Amino acid sequence: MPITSRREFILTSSATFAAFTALQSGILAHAFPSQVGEEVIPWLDQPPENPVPQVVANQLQWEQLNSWLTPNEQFFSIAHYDRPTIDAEKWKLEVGGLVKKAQTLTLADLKARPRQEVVFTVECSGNHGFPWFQGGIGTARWVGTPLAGILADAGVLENGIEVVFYGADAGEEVIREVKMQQNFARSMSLADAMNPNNLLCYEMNGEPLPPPNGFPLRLIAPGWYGIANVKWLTRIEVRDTRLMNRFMARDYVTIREEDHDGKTAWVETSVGRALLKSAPAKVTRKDGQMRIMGAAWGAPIDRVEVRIDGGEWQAATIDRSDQAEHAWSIWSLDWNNPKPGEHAITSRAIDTAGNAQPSMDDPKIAKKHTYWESNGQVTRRIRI
Ligand SMILES: Nc1nc2c(c(=O)[nH]1)N[C@H]1C(S)=C(S)[C@@H](COP(=O)(O)O)O[C@H]1N2
Ligand SMILES: [Mo]
Repeated sequence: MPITSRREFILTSSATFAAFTALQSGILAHAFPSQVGEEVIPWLDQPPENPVPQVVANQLQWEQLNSWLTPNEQFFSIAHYDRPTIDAEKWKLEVGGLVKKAQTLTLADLKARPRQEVVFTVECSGNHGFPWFQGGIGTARWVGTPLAGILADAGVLENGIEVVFYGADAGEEVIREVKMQQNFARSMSLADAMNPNNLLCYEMNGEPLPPPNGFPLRLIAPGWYGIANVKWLTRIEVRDTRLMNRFMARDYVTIREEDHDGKTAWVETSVGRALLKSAPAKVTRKDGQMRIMGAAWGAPIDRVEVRIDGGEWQAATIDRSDQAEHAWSIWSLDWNNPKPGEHAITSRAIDTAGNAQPSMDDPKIAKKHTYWESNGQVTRRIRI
């Protein structure tokens, strides 16, 4: 993994920085008071090579985290089928199924509707589920029009309980020897879909949605794992039964052993809402002073604690200048006089309801048998 120094970062990304600061009036300056001469010390435990580069692309390199908002060209992307190229001129969004008035909307129609934005951290629920998968996360300012208004205009019928979002991307699925062509699809209950935060999104960090992130239109569902945020949208369909396709009911199913009054119950649940999590991002050194910096997300963050080499938990400082309900918080901790040699750095987030991010040996993680929803504490190794 190439490690870029702050100086190089400024040189190579000055255009992006200029665009950002112009738009967000200097937001970056608050969260990252990186100083001239600051050196990033690379982690020892670099992720191994990604075995599925077509599916998981452009992972976040944690040592390069230099801004609250992730620049579009550094944003990860996931594609389970193909990566469609869509001609926006010919593209239309269908809204149908159990509605009074089915709709066909162009991009211009959508842009003419009320404009709403949200800063939201999108994390793939598989992130940290494999050693090679640690960068399936990014934060952007997403702009679009509220989904609720579109559904209200279409008029959902009395028996409509489920809203299905279809992408343009497709592939073959086989169940019990039945072969079929399927488009990517995920659904939400009507109540969840009507959440006023949900956006039909066409803009990311002030630019049209980039092709890998769903051009021309995607769902942005703040508070949900990445999988719910369907890209390359073509159709929204209201139905009277729950969708049980691959991405609702076969893949993206978390299997856990739970303790039910002393008896083990194996429980299978569909991946849904984001979970409380944090991770160390990088260790920096300036004039001999070391600092650990990281991010925390997935729930309203009360505090973050850091432990070095299994020692006492120490309170990190959260940067409260860059905050949004559904975005990560950036934290830091000064690391005074580390001994030369190898060290392990672990972080844990505590939410405003008092829940702590589980340790790796907490039954919630240790008795989880699939890799999704890997929100256990992250430990990184470093040599000083
Ligand atoms: N149409 C479509 N939407 C999709 C996917 C996909 O494969 N096809 N992948 C999902 C998954 S698993 C994640 S984690 C997020 C990632 O969003 P990003 O690619 O913009 O980072 O997109 C989701 N939306
Ligand atoms: Mo994902």
